[in-house]
Amino acid sequence: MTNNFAQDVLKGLTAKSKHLSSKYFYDDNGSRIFQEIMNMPEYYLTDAEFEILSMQSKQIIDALQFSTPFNIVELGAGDGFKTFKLLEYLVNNDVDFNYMPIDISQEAIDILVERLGERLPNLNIRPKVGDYFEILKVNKQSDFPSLLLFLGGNIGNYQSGKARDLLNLFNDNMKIGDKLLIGFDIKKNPIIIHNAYYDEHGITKRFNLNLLLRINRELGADFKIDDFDFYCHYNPITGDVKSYIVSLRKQSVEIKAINKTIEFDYNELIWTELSKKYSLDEIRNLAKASNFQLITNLLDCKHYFTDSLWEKI
Ligand code: AVI
Repeated sequence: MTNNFAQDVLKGLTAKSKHLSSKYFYDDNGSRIFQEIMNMPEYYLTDAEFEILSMQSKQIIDALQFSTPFNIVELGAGDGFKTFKLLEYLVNNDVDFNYMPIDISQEAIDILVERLGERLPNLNIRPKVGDYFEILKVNKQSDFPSLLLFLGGNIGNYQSGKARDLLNLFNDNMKIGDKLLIGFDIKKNPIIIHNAYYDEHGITKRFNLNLLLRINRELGADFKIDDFDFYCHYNPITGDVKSYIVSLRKQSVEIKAINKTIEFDYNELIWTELSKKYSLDEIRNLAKASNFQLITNLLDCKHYFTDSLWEKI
């Protein structure tokens, strides 16, 4: 079987505790639903990070202490909306830099290039589509210092060992003195976090169940979506939001591409996503464990979210 998606679905749905990876949420439909999530008032993460990048551009750039020109490399740039204010600040202040947005979606990069071209015609943009590490390896050879951006709180979707591995890989592909600006959602009143994921209009539920629709379409399965529900739970001690799909009855689902019929018990769970919330101490420890020095934590006014600036030492 050459298809990673099929292999991961086989592994996850035949495990004792069923699981599917949230990285598969983002087909075209899932990406659109995620846009809806980011526009929900309950999903405070987007606004909080937008506030940081809009209001504290100068602090971020001053803290870099870079000579010019330098590179800004954005991992998973998407539509570039998050970064616009930071780029605008730099362009308006005639700072000499190159912007290298990286995404796996050609479509997302095309939209971003078109939008930024219209709004910031003087921006020096070198978009890349493909694997982060291949591109970072090439960027490491650049004569100029680099700022890597890993925004949106995406690190929260990695379990702790995996988060450390990923950050160590970033580190390996950076030069001494390069910086990483990385977004973390911070532990806060549990009710606020609960409401961001258990939204009253069921948009996050649709986001999760879309994964079953994707399996139906791409792997020839016959999931009946109405026979599944969504549940999520925030544990304020560990900081983990865990999301699940719940089988509403005992049922069998055939998945042709993996040649399997999967049995579900009444109320059986499929774990789909971790969205970990961090304390500032945990962020400091994670920086240290992956060979970075934390320079500063930039916070929004409510202290809900931080873009943490780290240096490769
Ligand atoms: C992309 N990631 C940071 C989001 C999060 O908050 O974990 C994905 C998401 N899942 C449910 N709502 C949003």
